[in-house]
Amino acid sequence: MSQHPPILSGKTDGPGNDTSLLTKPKSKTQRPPLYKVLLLNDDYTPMEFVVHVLERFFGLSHAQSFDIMLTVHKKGLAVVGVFSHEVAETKVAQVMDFARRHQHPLQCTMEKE
Ligand code: TYC
Repeated sequence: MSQHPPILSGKTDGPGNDTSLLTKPKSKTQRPPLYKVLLLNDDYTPMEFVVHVLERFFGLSHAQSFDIMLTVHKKGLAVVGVFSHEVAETKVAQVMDFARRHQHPLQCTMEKE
Protein backbone atom coordinates (compact mmCIF):
# COMPACT_ATOMS: atom_id res chain seq x y z
CA MET A 1 0.00 0.00 0.00
CA SER A 2 1.56 3.38 -1.07
CA GLN A 3 1.43 6.50 1.10
CA HIS A 4 0.30 9.72 -0.62
CA PRO A 5 2.00 13.00 0.37
CA PRO A 6 -0.36 15.65 1.82
CA ILE A 7 -1.91 17.84 -0.90
CA LEU A 8 -1.58 20.96 1.32
CA SER A 9 1.62 21.19 3.28
CA GLY A 10 0.73 24.07 5.67
CA LYS A 11 -0.39 24.10 9.28
CA THR A 12 -3.58 22.09 9.77
CA ASP A 13 -5.95 21.77 12.65
CA GLY A 14 -7.59 18.66 11.38
CA PRO A 15 -8.99 17.79 7.98
CA GLY A 16 -10.20 20.74 5.93
CA ASN A 17 -8.75 23.30 8.33
CA ASP A 18 -5.55 24.34 6.59
CA THR A 19 -5.06 28.05 7.29
CA SER A 20 -1.67 28.50 5.60
CA LEU A 21 -3.16 29.96 2.45
CA LEU A 22 -5.34 32.44 4.38
CA THR A 23 -2.60 34.02 6.48
CA LYS A 24 -1.35 37.31 5.01
CA PRO A 25 2.34 37.20 4.17
CA LYS A 26 4.43 39.77 6.06
CA SER A 27 5.08 42.73 3.75
CA LYS A 28 8.80 43.28 3.20
CA THR A 29 8.44 46.56 1.28
CA GLN A 30 9.34 49.27 3.79
CA ARG A 31 8.07 52.81 3.30
CA PRO A 32 10.41 55.61 4.44
CA PRO A 33 9.21 57.50 7.53
CA LEU A 34 7.32 60.74 6.87
CA TYR A 35 7.66 64.03 8.72
CA LYS A 36 5.08 66.73 9.45
CA VAL A 37 6.25 70.29 8.93
CA LEU A 38 4.65 72.56 11.53
CA LEU A 39 4.29 76.31 11.56
CA LEU A 40 4.06 77.99 14.99
CA ASN A 41 2.21 81.14 15.95
CA ASP A 42 3.85 84.24 17.40
CA ASP A 43 2.62 87.74 18.16
CA TYR A 44 4.87 89.67 15.77
CA THR A 45 5.20 88.06 12.33
CA PRO A 46 2.80 89.85 9.95
CA MET A 47 -0.04 87.71 8.59
CA GLU A 48 0.84 88.63 4.98
CA PHE A 49 4.41 87.44 5.52
CA VAL A 50 3.18 84.01 6.69
CA VAL A 51 0.84 83.75 3.70
CA HIS A 52 3.75 84.59 1.40
CA VAL A 53 5.95 81.93 3.05
CA LEU A 54 3.29 79.27 2.54
CA GLU A 55 2.81 80.18 -1.12
CA ARG A 56 6.54 80.43 -1.82
CA PHE A 57 7.96 77.39 -0.03
CA PHE A 58 5.01 74.98 0.05
CA GLY A 59 3.44 75.67 -3.34
CA LEU A 60 0.06 76.40 -1.79
CA SER A 61 -2.57 78.66 -3.37
CA HIS A 62 -3.25 82.05 -1.81
CA ALA A 63 -6.56 80.77 -0.38
CA GLN A 64 -4.98 77.62 1.11
CA SER A 65 -2.13 79.71 2.52
CA PHE A 66 -4.51 82.20 4.07
CA ASP A 67 -6.55 79.39 5.68
CA ILE A 68 -3.47 77.70 7.17
CA MET A 69 -2.11 81.04 8.41
CA LEU A 70 -5.43 81.73 10.18
CA THR A 71 -5.43 78.22 11.71
CA VAL A 72 -1.93 78.83 13.11
CA HIS A 73 -3.00 82.28 14.36
CA LYS A 74 -6.06 80.85 16.14
CA LYS A 75 -4.84 77.43 17.32
CA GLY A 76 -1.14 78.10 17.90
CA LEU A 77 0.20 75.77 15.20
CA ALA A 78 -0.75 73.79 12.12
CA VAL A 79 0.66 71.07 9.91
CA VAL A 80 1.70 72.65 6.62
CA GLY A 81 2.61 69.43 4.85
CA VAL A 82 4.04 65.92 5.18
CA PHE A 83 7.34 65.06 3.49
CA SER A 84 10.37 62.77 3.50
CA HIS A 85 13.01 63.63 6.11
CA GLU A 86 15.23 65.36 3.55
CA VAL A 87 12.46 67.48 2.01
CA ALA A 88 11.02 68.41 5.44
CA GLU A 89 14.48 69.48 6.64
CA THR A 90 14.95 71.63 3.54
CA LYS A 91 11.54 73.33 3.94
CA VAL A 92 12.19 74.09 7.62
CA ALA A 93 15.62 75.53 6.82
CA GLN A 94 14.22 77.66 3.96
CA VAL A 95 11.42 79.10 6.14
CA MET A 96 13.70 79.75 9.13
CA ASP A 97 16.32 81.45 6.96
CA PHE A 98 13.73 83.58 5.12
CA ALA A 99 12.12 84.66 8.42
CA ARG A 100 15.51 85.48 9.99
CA ARG A 101 16.56 87.54 6.94
CA HIS A 102 13.36 89.56 7.30
CA GLN A 103 13.81 89.82 11.09
CA HIS A 104 10.57 88.02 11.92
CA PRO A 105 10.42 85.51 14.79
CA LEU A 106 8.41 82.96 12.77
CA GLN A 107 9.19 79.38 13.83
CA CYS A 108 8.93 76.27 11.69
CA THR A 109 9.70 72.74 12.93
CA MET A 110 9.31 69.11 11.87
CA GLU A 111 8.27 65.97 13.70
CA LYS A 112 8.00 62.31 12.75
CA GLU A 113 4.46 61.45 11.69
N1 TYC B 1 -0.18 85.97 15.10
C1 TYC B 1 0.40 86.75 14.03
C2 TYC B 1 -0.22 88.12 14.02
O1 TYC B 1 -1.25 88.35 14.65
C3 TYC B 1 0.17 86.08 12.65
C4 TYC B 1 0.89 84.79 12.52
C5 TYC B 1 0.24 83.70 11.92
C6 TYC B 1 2.19 84.60 12.94
C7 TYC B 1 0.87 82.49 11.74
C8 TYC B 1 2.84 83.39 12.80
O2 TYC B 1 2.84 81.14 11.99
C9 TYC B 1 2.20 82.35 12.18
N2 TYC B 1 0.37 89.05 13.29
